Amino acid sequence: MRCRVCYTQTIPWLDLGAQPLANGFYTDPSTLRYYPLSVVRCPHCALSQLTEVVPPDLLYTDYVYRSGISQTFNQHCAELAAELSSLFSVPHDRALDIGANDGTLMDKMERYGFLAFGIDPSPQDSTAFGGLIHQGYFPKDTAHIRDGNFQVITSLNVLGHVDDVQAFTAEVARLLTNDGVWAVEVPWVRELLRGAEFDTIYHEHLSYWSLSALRLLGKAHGLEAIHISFQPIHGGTIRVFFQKNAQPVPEWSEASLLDPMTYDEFKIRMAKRVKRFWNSYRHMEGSWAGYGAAAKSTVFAEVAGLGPDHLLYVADSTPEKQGRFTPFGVPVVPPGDFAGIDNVLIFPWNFEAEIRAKLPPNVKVLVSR
Ligand code: DWN
Ligand code: ZN
Repeated sequence: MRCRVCYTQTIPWLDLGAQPLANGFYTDPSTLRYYPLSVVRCPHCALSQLTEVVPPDLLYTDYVYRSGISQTFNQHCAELAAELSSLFSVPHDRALDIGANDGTLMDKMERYGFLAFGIDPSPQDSTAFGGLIHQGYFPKDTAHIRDGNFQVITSLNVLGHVDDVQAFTAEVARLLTNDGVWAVEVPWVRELLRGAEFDTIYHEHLSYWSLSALRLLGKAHGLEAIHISFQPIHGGTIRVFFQKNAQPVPEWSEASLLDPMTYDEFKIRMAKRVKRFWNSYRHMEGSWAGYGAAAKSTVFAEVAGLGPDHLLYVADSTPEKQGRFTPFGVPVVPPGDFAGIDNVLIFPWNFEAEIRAKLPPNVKVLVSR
């Protein structure tokens, strides 16, 4: 297939076989569906991307992820809102959050004086903004904001979920004011490869971003990178601010992402990570539960071969996930006192500290990384 960003012929580099949808938490096992999960890479801009596109409605009609559950992410959004606020004089203008989910970032943008708007295919009504998030896909469903424009447009962990990134970016450029800023956050594929973060590869994530791919995409639509920073959230994220016809900041080196060895080394690290997990699991006596029914828990469990024989349940604070089963067949329950549990496996390693602080002192802890 050709690269979504630069149309170069891509190179296959990873095949995880048929996998269930990572957020396919179910009450009825007959609803479980498996789809091929194979990854190609672009030898020019280093964008890694899936060959299979699962219809978005299958992914997002019954979407149970809520970004506001994590205090770590709430704090991250507050810091981003403060940084964006410092770019503009007051009074601030309209800000659009694409992929607003439960309004976590909108809430912070409002506190910093922006007039917050949101769009999401499956808005979660858990915060004050739940009702103010337009239900729909960007850019397909933006008729209600066709004539508007925005001083700030944000897309955090969204671009990776989009098949037609060109149409997405063209609409961002159209809706942005001339001095406006598009703030993009995407997991950095360099960190995915370095950290063998194979459990972040699933059908929702159609692409895995290099900085060069992101900048090429922006440039194709008249948007230049005016600010780049590395953010530790979600396993290593790049934050880029784009502005129309601006003076770009210098490139970052990503030479390793064009070296085939990097991708071979990933597979070795992935196998070592799974082996390391089983070595630890087998040396820990007693009963087990999981914590954090994350999308990444599905991929980790499927690749490592974890199932109901290994975990009595997975605790998770997300009400929409409780009472369902993980795609690997383990019940999801509200976090309790872990009575009778000797060991807890933390799946979302990206929130290890926040989760460890919630565990009783008597349980032993293993992190899936
Ligand atoms: O791109 C995506 C990332 C940003 O978020 C989405 N496609 C889906 C989602 O991926 P994930 O499910 O792996 O994300 P998290 O945020 O790492 O998942 C953490 C899970 O742990 C959630 O289900 C919430 C839960 N949790 C909890 O129960 N108690 C998390 C924390 C911090 C807690 O204290
Ligand atoms: Zn490319």
